[in-house]
Amino acid sequence: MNIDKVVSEAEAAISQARDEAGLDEVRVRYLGKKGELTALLKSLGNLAAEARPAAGAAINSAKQQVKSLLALRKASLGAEQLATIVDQEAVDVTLPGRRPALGGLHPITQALARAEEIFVGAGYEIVAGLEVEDDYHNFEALNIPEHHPARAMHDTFYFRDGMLLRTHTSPAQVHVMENQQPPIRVICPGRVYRRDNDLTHTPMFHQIEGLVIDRGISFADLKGTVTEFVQRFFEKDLELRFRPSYFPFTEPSAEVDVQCVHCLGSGCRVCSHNGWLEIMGCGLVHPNALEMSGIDSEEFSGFAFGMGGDRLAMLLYEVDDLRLFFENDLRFLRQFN
Ligand code: 2NL
Repeated sequence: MNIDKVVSEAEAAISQARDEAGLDEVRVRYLGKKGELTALLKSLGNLAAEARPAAGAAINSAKQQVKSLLALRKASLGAEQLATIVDQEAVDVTLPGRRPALGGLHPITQALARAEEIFVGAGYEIVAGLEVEDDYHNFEALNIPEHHPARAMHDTFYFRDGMLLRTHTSPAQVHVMENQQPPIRVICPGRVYRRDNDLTHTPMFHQIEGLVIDRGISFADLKGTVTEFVQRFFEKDLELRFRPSYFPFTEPSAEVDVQCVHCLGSGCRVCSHNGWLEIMGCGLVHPNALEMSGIDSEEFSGFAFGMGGDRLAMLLYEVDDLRLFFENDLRFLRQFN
């Protein structure tokens, strides 16, 4: 028998073991009950008596050698595994951090907020009102009687119980007049609904309306307020034009044109090459509208105005297609963050 050969084979097997399981197989193969060195010890009896002590000592020393090689390899395998884990799980602390994704306000919401801020600065109160209203507050109280053509124009969404989706934010102001005596200064922004759906109309859109009632309010107050608002909103010294118009709830009534915010009046695609943009309707509150909500039209007068929030946002941000606001394409929306 060749002890040295067995030890060098064991040594080679130990250095080739890739993990603890492989190493244990090697241990069993050489030191186990049926292992090669164990078998050598068992075969000592076959030797001549005087040869046994030396052979026994040599086998035991070989066993010790293999044991210590196993222990050394086990330690280095552990260190290798740890190094691999540390390597794989390492965090590169120099990488830039990942920020949580933040949402942003919709451009229409931002445009409405911008308008609200201007009026709040002038002492107005914001009243959102309700989107579901009754016929009285949406029409009757605004001097729009049952068979008035303005009702057909509004293409109203009705519920089965006689309620409806407000077609303008005016009913919010009617509630204010019913519940509060002048002076009244309110701004009513919000969603309104009409059965309309084409290139330039969506069934839900936005309005912002204003109402001021006090003693001695005149058309001059309305002109001054609207002019100041438009110049602050667009941050430009724009000319305004008040054209006579008609609304059942105001008398006199006017439509307001503003010099094109894009070309400043020289004519471009935005203003259809006429230099002006229509941005709101307004007027002095009709005495019937005041009286129906419990305000004495002999003592008080007021002005009101209404604008499209979607149109304001289009002009402010120079968006040329209304539908972009409602498609919620993140590539579009992210530009307003
Ligand atoms: C437009 C025109 C307007 C009003 C809205 C109003 C409200 C009350 C009484 C009287 Cl409670 N008037 N609102 C007045 C004139 C015009 O809106 O073209 N809006 C987009």
